[in-house]
Amino acid sequence: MNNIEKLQKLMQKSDIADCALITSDINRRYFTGMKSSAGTLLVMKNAAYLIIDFRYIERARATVKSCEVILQKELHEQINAIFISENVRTCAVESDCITLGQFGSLKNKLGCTLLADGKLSKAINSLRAVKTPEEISKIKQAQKIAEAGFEHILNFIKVGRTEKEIQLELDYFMLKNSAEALSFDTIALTGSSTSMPHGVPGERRVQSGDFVLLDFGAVYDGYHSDMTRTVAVGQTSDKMKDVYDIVLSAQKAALKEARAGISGVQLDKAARDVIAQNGYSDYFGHSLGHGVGLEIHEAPTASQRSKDILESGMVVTVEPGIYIAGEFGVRIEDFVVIGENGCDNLTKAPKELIVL
Ligand SMILES: [Mn+2]
Repeated sequence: MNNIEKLQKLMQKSDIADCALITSDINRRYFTGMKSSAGTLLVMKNAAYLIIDFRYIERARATVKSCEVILQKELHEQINAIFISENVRTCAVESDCITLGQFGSLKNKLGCTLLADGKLSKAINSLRAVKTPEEISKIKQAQKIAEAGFEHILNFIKVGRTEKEIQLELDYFMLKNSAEALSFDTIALTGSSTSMPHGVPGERRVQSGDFVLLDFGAVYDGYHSDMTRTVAVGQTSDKMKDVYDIVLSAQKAALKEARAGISGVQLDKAARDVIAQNGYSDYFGHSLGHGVGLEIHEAPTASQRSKDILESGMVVTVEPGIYIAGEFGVRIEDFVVIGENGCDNLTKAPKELIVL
């Protein structure tokens, strides 16, 4: 079953709408398999159309087989004509992605009842959360690039290098080694800056006795990877080593629990309990993990407030951390594919403390 057929199946058994109007770049790519910066996908219970402009039409006709491809002329007239021929009375939009301006304009121009109740976005997010084997193999490829980058950067990090130099070297390496893009702005932090979970690399130079925290990923054919490692340069304090070991045990505890049927809350708790037992509960102020796929952050969520239950085929990060303001921080992040009886860890890089 292709992704459009999966959505159609959901539309047939629930009350999403007669038609799903998909305009976001990511979701359009998910359903058609083709990257573009414009285009409108209409999915009905038993039919689907991609209306796309001249810039993309040749490639769309050659590659998109899951729906009928139509050259865009007068978009709204074309949509309305399809609505009449397919007997569409209600049309759902992606409430997660569409702007109020776009919604207002569609409401004026389309001859049907527009729905922005969140049901369509919820359905799409739940489909995207469970990866196919093809998607997993792209994610694995993205992770391979990131791990080659990690190996490379370990030889580059030394006393005197700035955070920015480390960031740029890692980015350049991944892009040169077939990353389509970076998963996000690479985080490369040193010394006391590592206490800021999403700090921005600056001019600080590596000093002996520092932790260096690297959070980064590569994109391959649309799919992202995400990993974090904290490494030491020179002699570290006992406290740094202790904290590193606590984060590592917390991460391992969560990895042991990761399997289909466990909730996002339980997965988070497995790591959070270890950190709390060691007296650092106030120093782990973010959630344990998130889904990864066509976007760097997508469903499901593993956090204290998560409503998600993990399913086979979901890809989720496991990234506990301890951050002591003014001193240092440690985060260790792997990401895994959830299976029925456990998980397949996609991150192969070593996790025992590396001292450079
Ligand atoms: Mn992450």
